[in-house]
Amino acid sequence: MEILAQQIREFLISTISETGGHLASNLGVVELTIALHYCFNSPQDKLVWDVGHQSYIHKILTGRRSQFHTLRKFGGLSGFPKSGESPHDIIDTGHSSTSISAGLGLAVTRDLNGENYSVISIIGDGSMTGGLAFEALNCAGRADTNLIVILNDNQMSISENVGALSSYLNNLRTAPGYLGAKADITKLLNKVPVVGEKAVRAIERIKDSLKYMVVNRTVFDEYGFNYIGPVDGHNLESLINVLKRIKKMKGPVLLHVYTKKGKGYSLAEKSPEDFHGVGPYDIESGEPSGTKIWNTYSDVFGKTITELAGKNEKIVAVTAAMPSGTGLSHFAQKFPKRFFDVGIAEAHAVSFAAGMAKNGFIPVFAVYSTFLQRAYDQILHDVCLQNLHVVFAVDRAGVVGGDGETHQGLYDLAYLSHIPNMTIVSPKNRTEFIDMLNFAVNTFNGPIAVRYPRGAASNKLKGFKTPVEYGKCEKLTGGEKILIIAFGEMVETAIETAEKLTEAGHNPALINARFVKPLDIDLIDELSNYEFVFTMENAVKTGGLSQKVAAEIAERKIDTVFYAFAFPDVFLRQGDQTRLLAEYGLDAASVAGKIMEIVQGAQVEIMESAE
Ligand SMILES: Cc1ncc(C[n+]2csc(CCOP(=O)(O)OP(=O)(O)O)c2C)c(N)n1
Repeated sequence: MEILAQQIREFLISTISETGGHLASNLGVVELTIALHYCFNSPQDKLVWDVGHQSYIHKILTGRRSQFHTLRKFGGLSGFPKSGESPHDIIDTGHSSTSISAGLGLAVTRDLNGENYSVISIIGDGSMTGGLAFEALNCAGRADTNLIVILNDNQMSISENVGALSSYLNNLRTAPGYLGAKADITKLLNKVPVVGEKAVRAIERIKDSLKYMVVNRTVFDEYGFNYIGPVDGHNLESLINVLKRIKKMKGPVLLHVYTKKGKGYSLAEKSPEDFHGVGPYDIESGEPSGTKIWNTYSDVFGKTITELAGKNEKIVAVTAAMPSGTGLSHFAQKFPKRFFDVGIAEAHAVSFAAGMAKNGFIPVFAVYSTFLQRAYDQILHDVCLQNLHVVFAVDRAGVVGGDGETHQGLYDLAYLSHIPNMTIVSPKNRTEFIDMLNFAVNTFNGPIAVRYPRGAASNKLKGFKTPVEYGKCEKLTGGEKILIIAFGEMVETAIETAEKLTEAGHNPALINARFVKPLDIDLIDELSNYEFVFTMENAVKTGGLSQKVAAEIAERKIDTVFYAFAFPDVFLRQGDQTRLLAEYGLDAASVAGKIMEIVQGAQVEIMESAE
């Protein structure tokens, strides 16, 4: 098994250097995953991975090694557990802190079915900072069911883990008396011949009382779990010994395992954050081997918000465990007292921001579109209801790429745009983004979401720079018969589309909506001037700009042909961003083609009815 562990590490380091993926987290759980598969019988016993980004070894050990070259690619192996991919992937995941709840659901219904197998939820210390995990502990501790929770403690979330729990786990790990006592107990346990359940239970009791004497009871014991640990998660022998033992234990058990993120690849051990999620890299140097994207929207956000905070001391920044991903690292260094990493706790982040806004501060919560889903009620109930000035910097909105279904940022417009008091803007390029952030922080006063995509902040369309004004769109080009309305990065695609239409003899007008909410009243007035109106958005059609425009057309009985270019009611799988947009007809060539088809179709209809 040790040889296998070595081989798996080499395989991961070399394969991910080509495909990209979650390297450091997986290197940290090689021995743990081998031990789990050795001691338990998957898929009869259920392994439930939290987040699921660390499930690569599990995938290798369950027959998917040969597909790893397709990892995160269109049609390829998912980087997260997918029940459609293998019966060994029990629960589909991608967002954190769900594994104990899901595991408990499996366990209690197993009992109702009268079945007998183990359920093991494997959760990281980062994911344990999510409130959902504690809601689940609260229920599981008293549920009178067998559930094993493995806490994989590497002291890291994506960045260094934060908060009281993290310090607490650190104390548990390092309490010298406790560790000493644990070593003695292990020796004792190894010496005592196993003479049936009674003896085992007696030993557990001694262990419990010793634990109590040395570190008092752990917080997990108070929740009703039997806390075991800490155990070295890279020592196969210890892991196997303890897993075999807890497999037989009754009730909820929490095994605390400590591991090193990035284990076995010195560069990743040194900078686990840089190797959490990586693109292709050079193994020797660790440097990205593809072209590095500079000036992403996240970079521009970080730089701009830091500058704005330099001029306004009421600006505070909040992240839910994503300081570097959202571009806030620089802010954190420059204004440590005004920077708050709350852990993987999006719902808390929003209510926390509401409190800060109530006290006259301007909280800017930088968060990926997909993770803000977690905080819908807090946005509505704690922020919008009181019309508080909270700025939501909604990063990775639209198609995100390799992370797939669980991470696509396609739903934010749908879940934000119907909440009273909420304003939503989206920039077409870098300059407009900076203007919008400035507007959101300094001019506007209320809840506002600035929505921007993953990747490089566009430097194109610099000629169009109408000042950002509340609820006002930007008219880009005049035209006749055809009107195209787009916003965000789709404006660039709309311009390309217009060029293709112009080549084909049409003269389309173009509008950058800028505000998805509220829709510009002038824009609505414009609609009746065109025979054809088209909207384009990098989001699901439901609840976005398309439906708002369609509703205006219907309610005002405007006589125009309308068609929306947006994503249908789907969970969009993984793949390259450009490819996925093309797949759903949202690239310039497809849009232009469809517009010409609609326009020509309508003309044929008119001619036929005239005949
Ligand atoms: C709700 C939610 N917010 C944010 C993330 C982004 N995210 C993915 S992994 C991760 C860190 C998880 O840390 P931990 O559970 O300790 O696992 P490790 O990678 O350290 O093994 C974060 C913040 C997420 N997946 N889900």
